[in-house]
Amino acid sequence: MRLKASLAAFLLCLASLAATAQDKRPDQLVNGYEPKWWKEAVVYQIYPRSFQDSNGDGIGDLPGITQHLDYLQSLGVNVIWLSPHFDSPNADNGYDIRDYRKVMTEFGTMADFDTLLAGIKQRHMRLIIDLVVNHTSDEHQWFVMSRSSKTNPYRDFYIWRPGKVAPDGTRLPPNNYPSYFSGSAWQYDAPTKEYYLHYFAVKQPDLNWANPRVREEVFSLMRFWLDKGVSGFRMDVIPLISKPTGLPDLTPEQLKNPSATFANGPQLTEYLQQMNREVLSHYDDMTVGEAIGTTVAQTPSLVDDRRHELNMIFNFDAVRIGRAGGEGPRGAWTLPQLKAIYDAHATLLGKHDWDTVFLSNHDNPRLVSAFGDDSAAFRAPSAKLLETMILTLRGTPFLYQGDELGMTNYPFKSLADYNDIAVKNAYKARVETGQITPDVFFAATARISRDNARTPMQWDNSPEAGFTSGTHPWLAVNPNYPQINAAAEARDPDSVLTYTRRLIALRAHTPAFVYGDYQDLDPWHPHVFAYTRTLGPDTCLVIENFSSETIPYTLPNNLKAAHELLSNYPAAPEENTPTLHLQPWESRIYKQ
Ligand code: TEU
Ligand code: CA
Repeated sequence: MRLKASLAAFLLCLASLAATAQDKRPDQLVNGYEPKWWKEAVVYQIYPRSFQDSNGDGIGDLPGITQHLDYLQSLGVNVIWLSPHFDSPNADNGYDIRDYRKVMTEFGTMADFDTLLAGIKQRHMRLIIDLVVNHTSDEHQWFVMSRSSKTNPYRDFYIWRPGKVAPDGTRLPPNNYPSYFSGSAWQYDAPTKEYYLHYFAVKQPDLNWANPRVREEVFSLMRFWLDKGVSGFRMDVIPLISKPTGLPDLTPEQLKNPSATFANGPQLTEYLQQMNREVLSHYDDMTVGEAIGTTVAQTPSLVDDRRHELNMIFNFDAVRIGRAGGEGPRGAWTLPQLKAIYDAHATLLGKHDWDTVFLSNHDNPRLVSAFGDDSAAFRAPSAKLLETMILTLRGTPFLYQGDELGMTNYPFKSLADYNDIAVKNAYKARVETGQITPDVFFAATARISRDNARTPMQWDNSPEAGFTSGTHPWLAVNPNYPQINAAAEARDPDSVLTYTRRLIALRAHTPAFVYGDYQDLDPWHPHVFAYTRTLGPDTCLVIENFSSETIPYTLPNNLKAAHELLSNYPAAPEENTPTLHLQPWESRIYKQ
């Protein structure tokens, strides 16, 4: 009896030891967070087509990126996210992949990729790549076989359904799903007289994740790149991979926001946990999901570290308000709206979750044009203020190429100025059908088009901004490149580039900006964003004037601004005072 009891106690003790080995001890945590390299990282997104052309054909390429690794290192970023570099017919600029194990011919060879990766590692940086596996190109071998016959072994790699027939005999798609790129999400395919599902372009058929062979293929290509030495993935539209059960029609209410129904389907958890178990958990990697259709409240269901799915996601609430229509060049958003989004993140994401901070990418207008003031007088200070915010809020910051220069939206005039399939399809669907006038269409499109972010990087003031030695860049260079370019800004102590370098350097030795708690001091102030980041005894205070006016601002709660660490204006610091005289778009960081 005694022996039995002590055996039980011994086993219990073993079990609890095992439990503590798995769970981190409090002294291994920083402010309750488990420390990770990707929580401390500053990520820089490269859109390879637009970064640097090395051979004069007008298309950016991998050797072009390798040429600029010293630039990236001196900026201080330590993770590079490369938008798709895989073999592709470019219906959607590489987000339509034909061969996951081959480099896009225009971008170079696998040897060029290996050289790029080696150069990144040599500089103690890491590379993450874009995993686009909700869909492939229709030119992918799997789809070529899938569409060839109903009995082909690859038939089930995609989502095929018979159509419906209208009372008058016309053929109709299987349901009313719309495509993100206009029209129906279903395409009739003559050889087998069935429809395939494509949430995006007709040339981007959706993979059928319910088929375990599809998942095995995806896991295998992930291992291929991880074994080469990449450090993880940005996962394109990942919440869309599990489709709604039975694919019923969307209700009129659901049609107002189809993403909410398309995203986070019934098997998403199962697929991501399998991916984590079979692939991700075997590497020291990071993952960030592009979480289209996912609310902040739903975020922990993808990133809570006890679930073993993804590390972080992109939530688009903040980006979305920058796209909303309204009078004036910057749309209709207000600062209290923007603050409320970050405040909701702080409330809803706990110590087991991790957040991202970003306001731009290759799908959105330029940072300074959407959220700052890109007029000549305020472009530089507002671009610096926005970088300040992104690099000091809670979460891993993601910077998009060219925003560190304060690059702006492009002055688009006509359809011929655009490249994006989303614009071309929308023009056909809305203007050519007479739904809206060209003027209305172009006014909205110029402000929010994805092509704003895709114009070539502005390296110097030579022709084509030094992007290409040829005369035909694939998308026109912004005519403001003689004023806004990396070479000029590198020489200028007051440039956006010089400021961003200093800011990233400050962040690198300020752990409060990584693991510190966040508090919004004044959520309702219409023009000033004031917040603290606190880690143990260290508090940093950040003050940002989101307006083109001078504002006297008194800190709430009897607070005083103590010691100034950085400001985007050259004036003498105001210290140990509750009242600050903020210049237009001024941002300041204080140590309290
Ligand atoms: O984007 C997902 C997405 O739905 C949007 O950003 C979309 O591109 C936009 O609303 C349309 O105007 C991802 C990629 O980031 C994007 O570049 C791709 O086109 C898309 O998936 C398909 O792969
Ligand atoms: Ca090239």
